[in-house]
Amino acid sequence: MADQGKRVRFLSGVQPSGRLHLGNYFGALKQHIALQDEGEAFYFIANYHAMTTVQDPKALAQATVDVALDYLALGLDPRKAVFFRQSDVPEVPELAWVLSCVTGKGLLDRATSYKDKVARGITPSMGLYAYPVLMAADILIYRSNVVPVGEDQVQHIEMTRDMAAAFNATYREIFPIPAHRLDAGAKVPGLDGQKMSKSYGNTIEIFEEGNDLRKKVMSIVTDSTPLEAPKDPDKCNVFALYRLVASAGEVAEMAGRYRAGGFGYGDAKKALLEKISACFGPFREERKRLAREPAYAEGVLAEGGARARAEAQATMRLVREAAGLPPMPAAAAGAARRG
Ligand code: AQP
Repeated sequence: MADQGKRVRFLSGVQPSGRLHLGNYFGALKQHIALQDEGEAFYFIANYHAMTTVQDPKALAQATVDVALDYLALGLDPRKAVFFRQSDVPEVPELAWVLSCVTGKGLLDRATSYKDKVARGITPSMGLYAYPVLMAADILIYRSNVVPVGEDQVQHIEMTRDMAAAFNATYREIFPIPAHRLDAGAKVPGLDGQKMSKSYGNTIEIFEEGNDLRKKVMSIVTDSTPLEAPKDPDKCNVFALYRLVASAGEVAEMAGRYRAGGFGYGDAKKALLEKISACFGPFREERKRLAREPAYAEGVLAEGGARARAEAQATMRLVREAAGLPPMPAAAAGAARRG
């Protein structure tokens, strides 16, 4: 719970593990941007986390820039939200170590995201296994109250709550127990009907356009119900995506056409394509403009990183003291403050 009279602190991150997609937008970014007016917002680009799957240094650096441009083009306002790179706050992996010492291994053994990723062929490194501990450190180091995410991250936030409680019980009460927050698009299906995911190759990217976008939309998997037959909109991937980009009236109208029959999936896909372009088209020019001025995004991230790091250092002073570790040497702390 937030202290009385204190503003709620929101914290969330997105991995630069590829180009951001509609799942990332409707599950996470959309609410991140809306919440920057509702409390203190801290949003970061999770480049340490992305190292669990991206080990090409150029690809990681480029994806980090791309995530920054996506957020800024979509409306993140650096005057309202602290926006930064995870790696600009090296106190986070320090806290991850401290938390891992009060976390039972059994907790991590239950992580379904780890099991899914390994089942899909991702190397089961220690980093992938310990991913939820690093995520808990990200959340707790800013003493965050609410974590706006998609459904796939809810288990990790429950684990974060356990880790915060374990630390507080072992040492002293430093961490608020955070809660997750889901939006309407908490589980966006991909082209194949599985969760839309960068690593599953089933995404529609937020800033995809033209023929690439058209080909993707037309390739969404549907069943083989003939054109004339009535169809159940709630079982259709095309309709699930249409719901996110169309108005309530348009959604109701489309549902009626599905149920009436004589309306094919091809028509539904064309309508979806138009709506995706209408939804993201206005942001495309802004993203292109921002991409021509890389110094702007870099400046935003550098400033955000300094603000986030100052918060993290204040928490780590308490954590070190509580755990019986000496304060960070003055030279290192001073260098961080100057940086
Ligand atoms: N399909 C989705 N529906 C709703 N929300 C989603 N999110 C991701 N996919 C969907 C939410 O987006 C935020 C950022 O996710 P992330 O990039 O940090 O990690 P992720 O959840 O693992 O996303 P991906 O695309 O599946 O990445 P990879 O393939 O690299 O692991 C989170 O809030 C997430 O819930």
